[in-house]
Amino acid sequence: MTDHPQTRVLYDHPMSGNCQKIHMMLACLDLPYETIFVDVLNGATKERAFTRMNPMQQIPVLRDGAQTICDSQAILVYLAAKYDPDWADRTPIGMAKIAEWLSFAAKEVSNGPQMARLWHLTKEDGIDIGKATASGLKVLAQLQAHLADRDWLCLDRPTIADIAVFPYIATARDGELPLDEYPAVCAWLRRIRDLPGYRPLKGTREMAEKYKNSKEAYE
Ligand SMILES: N[C@@H](CCC(=O)N[C@@H](CS)C(=O)NCC(=O)O)C(=O)O
Repeated sequence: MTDHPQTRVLYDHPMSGNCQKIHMMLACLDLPYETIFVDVLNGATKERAFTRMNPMQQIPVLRDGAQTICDSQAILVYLAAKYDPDWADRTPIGMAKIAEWLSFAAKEVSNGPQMARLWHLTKEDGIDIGKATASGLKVLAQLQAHLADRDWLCLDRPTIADIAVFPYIATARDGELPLDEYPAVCAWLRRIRDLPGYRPLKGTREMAEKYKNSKEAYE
């Protein structure tokens, strides 16, 4: 894999919500970047060159000049700290509140809405759709209760916490979760869509089939 010492490169798949977090953050920060397509549905993250870059064998990975950062939550932390700390926070309690939601994105949102979407779009082996659906419903109920009396997940302004949780909640219907039954969650999604960095995430069963059955990159 080549080095890009002066450039910013996102290793990406157009259907990935974890990559969408980084597209949104880079757009909110108005930072230019390139993308490299990673054929994750056909095992490209398991290849030796990719594994050397990210031993976790997952996208997204961001190369920013000489730095390589893996994991969507870690990339959000890095981008905010480096380019606009208002997207995170400098106070101990503010940092802790953001970390709570980054952990929620990495575990609860991933095990629930992300896995339900992946199963319904790709029927990937190894996903227990019953468990993913139950976890997804619990996540939506928790968010509905939390957002009933606030606009943002924490700190009274949009932060990397909102960006980290957003993509797999916004696409909950792909996982056949009843998003419309959670009005406070839908209102929060609309507020995020109004941010300057918003971009919709692609994802249909047909598209998943296409990416699985061909080596094509972006259409
Ligand atoms: N905790 C990681 C999870 C990333 C993740 O699940 N990436 C998926 C694509 S959205 C992936 O690369 N899957 C390939 C694999 O796990 O083998 C993050 O937040 O970046």
